[in-house]
Amino acid sequence: MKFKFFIFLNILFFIVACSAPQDVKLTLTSVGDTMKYNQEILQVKGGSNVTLTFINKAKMAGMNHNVIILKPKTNLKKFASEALAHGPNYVPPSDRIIAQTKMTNPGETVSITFVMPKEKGYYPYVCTFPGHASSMQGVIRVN
Ligand SMILES: [Cu+2]
Repeated sequence: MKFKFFIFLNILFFIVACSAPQDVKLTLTSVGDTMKYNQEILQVKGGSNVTLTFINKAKMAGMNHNVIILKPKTNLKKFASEALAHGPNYVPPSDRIIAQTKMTNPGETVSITFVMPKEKGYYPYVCTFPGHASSMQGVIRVN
């Protein structure tokens, strides 16, 4: 009898563990003094609590970077061009933004926490510092 109860508790714990939102830690860096992220594809389970740490590894003055995570199918070219008018952070007001870091200076590290939407898809992320968006981008695959 006790053993059955033990099994029951285990199954219950398993169900709770599977349905609870996952905590995910992601780290993204820039690459040297280039306008690139070190990873262009990240993978996250929908609904996860994501802590994203971004490390700006540049040494060159003026190599400022941010990470803006956007809804699937956002037109990055258009978004980046709208950003140009919103310095010094270069983040335009938009309902397409899911999460964003501040604009970092060379050598700076920032962390943000957000909930990834449950909808499956490819969520682009981009740096909106002027001139960076075309090469400094990637996608978070939500499955
Ligand atoms: Cu950048």
